[in-house]
Amino acid sequence: MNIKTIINLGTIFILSTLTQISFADQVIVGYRHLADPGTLVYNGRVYLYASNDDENAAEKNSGYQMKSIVCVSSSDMKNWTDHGIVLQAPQDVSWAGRTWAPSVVARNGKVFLYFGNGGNGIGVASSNSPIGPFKDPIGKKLVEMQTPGVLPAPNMWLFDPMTFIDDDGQAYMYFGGNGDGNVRAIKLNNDMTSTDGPAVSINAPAFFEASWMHKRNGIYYFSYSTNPKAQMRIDYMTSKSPLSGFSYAGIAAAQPPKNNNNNHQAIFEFKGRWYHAYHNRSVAHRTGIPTEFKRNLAIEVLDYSDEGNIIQVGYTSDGVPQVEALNPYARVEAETMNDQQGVRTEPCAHGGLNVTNIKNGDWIKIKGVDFGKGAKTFTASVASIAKGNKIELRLGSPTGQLIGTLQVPNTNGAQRWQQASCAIKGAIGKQDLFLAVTGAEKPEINIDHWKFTVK
Ligand code: FUB
Repeated sequence: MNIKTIINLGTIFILSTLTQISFADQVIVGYRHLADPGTLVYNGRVYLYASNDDENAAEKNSGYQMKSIVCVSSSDMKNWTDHGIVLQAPQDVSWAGRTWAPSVVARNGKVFLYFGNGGNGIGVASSNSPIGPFKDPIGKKLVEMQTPGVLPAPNMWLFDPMTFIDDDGQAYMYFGGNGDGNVRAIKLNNDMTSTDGPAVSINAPAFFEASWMHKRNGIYYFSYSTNPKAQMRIDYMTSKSPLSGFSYAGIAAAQPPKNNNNNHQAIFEFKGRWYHAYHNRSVAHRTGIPTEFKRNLAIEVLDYSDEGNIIQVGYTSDGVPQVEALNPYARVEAETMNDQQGVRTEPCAHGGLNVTNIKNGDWIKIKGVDFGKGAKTFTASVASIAKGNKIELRLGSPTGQLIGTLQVPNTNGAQRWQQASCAIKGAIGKQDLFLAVTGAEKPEINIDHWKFTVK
């Protein structure tokens, strides 16, 4: 963020739709513009929470307008499920005008989401579920400029909270921006919605924003985005203590390609491997729109040397390996995908989201689907107000081997859902599955969920 964008808090709201273009698969949920990932590993899935850049206008100097947080999740690191908006200001948090750069932790059977009210204070919201809805339990800022220990700090950006629960149960929140001496850390009480004592200062060379804490083998790693003079890299410091004794340890990740602007990381462990989630601007570059306020999520593997140093993250076009196959014999939400062309999602009358706006020639890719010895039937919950649309089920590519064709009935309503089935032939072993839509140009078809069966 730069000072101009903090000050520039206008009200333009543009919902961007990214159709007709698919992306290399280090991009997550490429049909949404999302940024500033925060992560939660919960019940075998990793959840990414993000600033909703679809609420920003693309035009120069229009500023970061985000007033909602979007959540996506995965159990295999390749197929991501879109859970949509999980927190909105002011509906869920009446005092806030912005919701930037979330951080999320689970404790005491609840999930807590922390966010920046732009650069002007930090809020908390809680939910019984990682996919929300999140609501403000305290009715005010959790941390403000008047919170003891926050000031003095020259031109403090009071934002980018990162909440971390240590092995002994003590919770800490790291935050701040805009100056080497502007990192702050504060203890949180067990309720996770109140602070314990004053904030303490940590010094970080070239500190700009994006505080992040993780712990590995007893070492605390504090990572952050450096300032523009230091290329907005992700640098890190280490210590044997969560609040003091940090020394500079190097570069965790260079400025990503196709970014050239603010950078924001989340470092986390999932199913035995470490990852670096971040944002870049590759979707906006490829769609040819102004890039500054239109970021997208991406992810890479993060490794350590034998000495415990972070090995600088390498940026790839393929992202991370799939950690387990997708089971097609259990219900799969249609908004679970690895890639797509022409797809959007919307709230579904039956709960959660459905995929919408799928027209002739559009497709959804689901990576690494394990059909085992073979599927015989495909069933999907669909809605359409047209006749003559089909979903072709293909392997390997949108035009690959055809294993079945689902005729989509006219259900007389875009939210009137019906189950439709078709026979399947040739779906054996592990495959990349494509749901390719053919038929009438309009109106579009909607899909809520789908499943294969062996009979
Ligand atoms: O998304 C708005 C701001 O941009 C975040 O708070 C910063 O970390 C930077 O990514």
